[in-house]
Amino acid sequence: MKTQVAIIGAGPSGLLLGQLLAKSGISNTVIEQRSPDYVLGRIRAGVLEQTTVDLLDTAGVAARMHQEGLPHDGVELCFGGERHRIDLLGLTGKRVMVYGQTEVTRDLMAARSAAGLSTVYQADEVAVHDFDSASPSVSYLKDRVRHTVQADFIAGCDGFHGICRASVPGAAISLHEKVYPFGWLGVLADVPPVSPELIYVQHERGFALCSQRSKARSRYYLQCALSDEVAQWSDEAFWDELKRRLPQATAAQLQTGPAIEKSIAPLRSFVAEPMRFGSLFLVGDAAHIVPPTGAKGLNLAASDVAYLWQAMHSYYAGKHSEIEHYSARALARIWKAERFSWWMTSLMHQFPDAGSFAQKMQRAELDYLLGSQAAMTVLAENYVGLPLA
Ligand code: RFL
Ligand code: PHB
Repeated sequence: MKTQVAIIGAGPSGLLLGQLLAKSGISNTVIEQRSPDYVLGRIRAGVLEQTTVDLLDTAGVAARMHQEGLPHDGVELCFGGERHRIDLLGLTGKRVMVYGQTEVTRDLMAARSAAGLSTVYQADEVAVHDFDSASPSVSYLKDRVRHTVQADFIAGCDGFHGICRASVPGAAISLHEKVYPFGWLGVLADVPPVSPELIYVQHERGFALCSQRSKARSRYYLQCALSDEVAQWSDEAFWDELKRRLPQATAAQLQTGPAIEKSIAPLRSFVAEPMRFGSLFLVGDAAHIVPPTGAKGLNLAASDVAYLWQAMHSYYAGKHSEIEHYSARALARIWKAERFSWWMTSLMHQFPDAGSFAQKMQRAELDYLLGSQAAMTVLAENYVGLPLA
């Protein structure tokens, strides 16, 4: 089989890239190792920047998001038992959209199948070949039959644990990583959110986050130990601990219910440089990870997709130079989002080895932030998303 772009991975990066390329008349095949239900079962991001919303509009997959998504004009930080609002709209003129990654993926899957675009799910032994040449290919096993796809380009949209980055010779790639000494325990529950806007909570027992998926579905997170296991956390233990980390008046308003999903995610900052190796391009989590505190992971994946789509569109229109700039352009935005996510994480979490000085610095930074319009604007302009340069 032959296609212009072979896309590995049917997460948001792969599906969005495929949709935009198809809009530009560029043929593509998506090859995914899991089933659609498995992909949709992963509960992840919930906050979309305006640039991501715009890109979903351009891709023609935003109708349901505009109907069901919740535009948010502000976000709250809570510390010392008090909630403080950051007026995102007032400070930046921009808002964010609360709409789950699961729904974004579902909309992209529906659009892909409505357009009849080629997608292979449950592909085994996916491998990339000859990407240092002008005729790369991808091979995979489906129902025990081996297939090969010849392509002009391969887009590695296969997430942090995928095979694309791992296929690059070690000498050609630099890896930069920071692993945090805690994780996030997340619970999804069909209860109304405790507050109309998200609340990021700094507390001596550990960070907590009150997020949401709709007016009837909430998503909550607790900072937990890396050694914790989901089975240790009954629903009751989760809600009790969340209440302890919220101000009393907020805890009193919290509606609890059975968890419909519960999982633990480790926190990591990671960047692989460069993001292009001949005909192979890394996109999204395949190239970089941020801790979720700044809500940047999915949004960075979307900005990579925007840059790569523009570069490939130009390439097939006869302008070959933009492809050369993909990696540098994407990385410039990625490092800024890495900085913001690392800073938000450092500001809001309890670090097991922090002495009293580090704790005082954290508190002073929060005090300063909420007393300074300039500092709040810095937070707000990063949270709503830096422009696509
Ligand atoms: P994904 O979503 O991991 O998709 C990769 C796909 O590739 C497939 N795959 C393979 N396919 C073929 N062959 C192979 N060998 C393959 N290996 C893997 C996988 O099955 C999968 O389907 O990467 P992508 O598309 O780059 O998307 C990235 C986002 O998923 C990620 O950045 C966000 O979820 C991060 N994130 C958040 N981002 C935000 O922007 N806002 C948020 O509020 C936010 N919250 C979060 C998050 C991530 C979290 N976790 C669990 C890490 C909250 C959490 C808890
Ligand atoms: C979420 O709703 O899953 C979510 C929201 C904001 C974050 C991280 C996760 O910073």
